[in-house]
Amino acid sequence: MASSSVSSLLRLSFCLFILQVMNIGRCSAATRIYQFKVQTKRLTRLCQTKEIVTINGKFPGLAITAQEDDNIVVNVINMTPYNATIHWHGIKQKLSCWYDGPSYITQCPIQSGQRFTYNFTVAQQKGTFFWHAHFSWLRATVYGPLIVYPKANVPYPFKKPFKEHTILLGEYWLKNVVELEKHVLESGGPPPPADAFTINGQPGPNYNCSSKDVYELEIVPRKTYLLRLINAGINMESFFTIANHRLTIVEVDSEYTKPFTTERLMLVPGQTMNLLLTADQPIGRYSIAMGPYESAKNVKFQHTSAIASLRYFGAFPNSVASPAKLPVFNDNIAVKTVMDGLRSLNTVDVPKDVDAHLFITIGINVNKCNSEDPNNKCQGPRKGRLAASMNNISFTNLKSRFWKLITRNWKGNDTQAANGTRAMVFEYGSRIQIIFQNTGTLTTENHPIHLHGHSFYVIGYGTGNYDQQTARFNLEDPPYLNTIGVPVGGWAAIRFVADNPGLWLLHCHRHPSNMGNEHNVYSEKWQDGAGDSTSSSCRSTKVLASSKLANYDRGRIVLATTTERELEAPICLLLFI
Ligand SMILES: *[C@@H]1O[C@H](CO)[C@@H](O)[C@H](O)[C@H]1NC(C)=O
Ligand SMILES: *[C@@H]1O[C@H](CO)[C@@H](O)[C@H](O)[C@H]1NC(C)=O
Ligand SMILES: *[C@@H]1O[C@H](CO)[C@@H](O)[C@H](O)[C@H]1NC(C)=O
Ligand SMILES: *[C@@H]1O[C@H](CO)[C@@H](O)[C@H](O)[C@H]1NC(C)=O
Ligand SMILES: *[C@@H]1O[C@H](CO)[C@@H](O)[C@H](O)[C@H]1NC(C)=O
Ligand SMILES: *[C@@H]1O[C@H](CO)[C@@H](O)[C@H](O)[C@H]1NC(C)=O
Ligand SMILES: [Cu+2]
Repeated sequence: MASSSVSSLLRLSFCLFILQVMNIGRCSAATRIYQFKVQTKRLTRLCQTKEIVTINGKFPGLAITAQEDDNIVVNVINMTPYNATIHWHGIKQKLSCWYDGPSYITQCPIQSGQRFTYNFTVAQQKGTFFWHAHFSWLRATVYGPLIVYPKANVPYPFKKPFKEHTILLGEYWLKNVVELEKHVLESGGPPPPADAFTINGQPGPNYNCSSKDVYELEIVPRKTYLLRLINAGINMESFFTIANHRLTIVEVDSEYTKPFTTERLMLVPGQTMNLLLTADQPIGRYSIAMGPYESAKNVKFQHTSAIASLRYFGAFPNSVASPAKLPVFNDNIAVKTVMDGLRSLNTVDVPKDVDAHLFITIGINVNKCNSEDPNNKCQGPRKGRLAASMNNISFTNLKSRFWKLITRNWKGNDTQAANGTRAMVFEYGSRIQIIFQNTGTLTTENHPIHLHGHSFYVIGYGTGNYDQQTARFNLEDPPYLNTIGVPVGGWAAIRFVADNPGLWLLHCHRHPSNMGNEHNVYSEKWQDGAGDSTSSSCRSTKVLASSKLANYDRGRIVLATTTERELEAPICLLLFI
């Protein structure tokens, strides 16, 4: 023991020596090892105690911290009765897609009692990320920050903040979320609103029994803080504001942006933002507020805002907090104002030419429901079943078909969804443009679309239908994101290079939305299409990763067997669900 710590001390000082002499960032990347025990914990919120699923009994979860280029190893053991996986949101997983986390897509769920080791490198990435469960609705409580610092001696492109704090926005349900998801899928109806919004796990005084369940952030007058803001919510896009203070956005989705100062902002689920906050107000207490942004019409949602407290050192403990003023829930202009302000810090290398132009419609509609049990199974509008889709392909579900297509100008009520799971294969290095077009007969709505394994430039967006003639693109300094809230009733254009071989999910970062009961779909598909003798419901990660990642088309799978090494060959595959 003693000798090994002496030798590591020696190595450390040698390292520092080299560092000083050569003025290089650091000696070598470190490995950060974490133990994640998926376990239940009894938690009391809103006057009710229930068991929630957590990592290591913490809610919200512990922060993983690392430095750019470090290796992260997370040993997971699942002590709950539920299936679980963890997704490392925003981490590109260069050549390690099998550690990306979506259950039944890149890995089988980690079943009760099982272990799984994630092992990936945060290659050339830094900033605010987060981790969350990627099975059923477990991510309602299974989430935490993942923070990657720049290499030593690499400064932020802004004045070094005095300190930093992480703020996780969440949604909390009193019911068991796995049961809840099951019920929603069966019913064909919309998901029930959360019972509370939370800021770092606390709902705050607007909710019953919650006057003590308030997150408090203490700050020193005149100092500037870095706030790492993460929307870990399940379904709601959320406004955020702090009374009397201005917030300067300096990073979005772990990429630096030109500083943009605003009083309120909106984060879609899956988005992260770094903000600078200066304690430039009179010593006192100020409210921090999170509330709903709901762009769809006739949707039930939680209206009560979560409140946390910003307290200056020296403020009286019982001083009354200045109230924070959130935009009204459907303030599309407030959303657009922030979106317009997001620019990459520098001029960026947006692909000027495009190899693949994709047009993807996204929306929600109502399917006919032929169930003999309409009271329980046809709870969508007009006694139908809610359905979401991308390009008329709705992610299938064994028990229920529930998400479906809507097309741009379609006005009928009863077009049926096609079932399927669609994938597109791209050559390595392909420059891809995707136009996401929001459609809707039921309603139009802002949709948070998240791409795994890549970031993309958001080169344009607007309301109404995308029109090539009038659309204006920013090819100079567009923001580089991994999650884009496609404007309500509008479109967004993204460009990126397919430079990360693997199987990647493109989906709405809401549940259940397109992320239905993946389990059934996958087990069915693998058996269907593969035509192989193993009828096990889920293949192991490595097998999936090494099977040339299957070629899906409308429910059929063609398995092209290859070796894992060949995966590194120039193939980049995106899975649309
Ligand atoms: C993680 O992966 C690296 C590279 O593949 C390997 O060298 C290392 O042994 C792995 N670590 C663990 C704990 O599996
Ligand atoms: C608080 O409880 C009352 C009575 O049960 C209920 O009507 C009200 O909606 C609750 N308020 C919130 C914010 O949950
Ligand atoms: C979807 O289906 C509708 C009607 O069935 C059709 O008019 C439309 O072109 C399709 N859209 C796409 C993107 O395939
Ligand atoms: C989609 O799949 C579900 C479940 O297998 C099935 O009930 C439904 O009829 C299918 N719909 C279409 C249009 O094929
Ligand atoms: C759609 O359904 C609603 C309610 O049943 C009905 O009022 C409306 O006329 C229908 N629209 C079309 C285009 O069929
Ligand atoms: C958990 O995953 C296994 C393997 O895919 C599957 O057989 C089982 O049905 C799943 N359990 C639940 C509750 O989803
Ligand atoms: Cu995510």
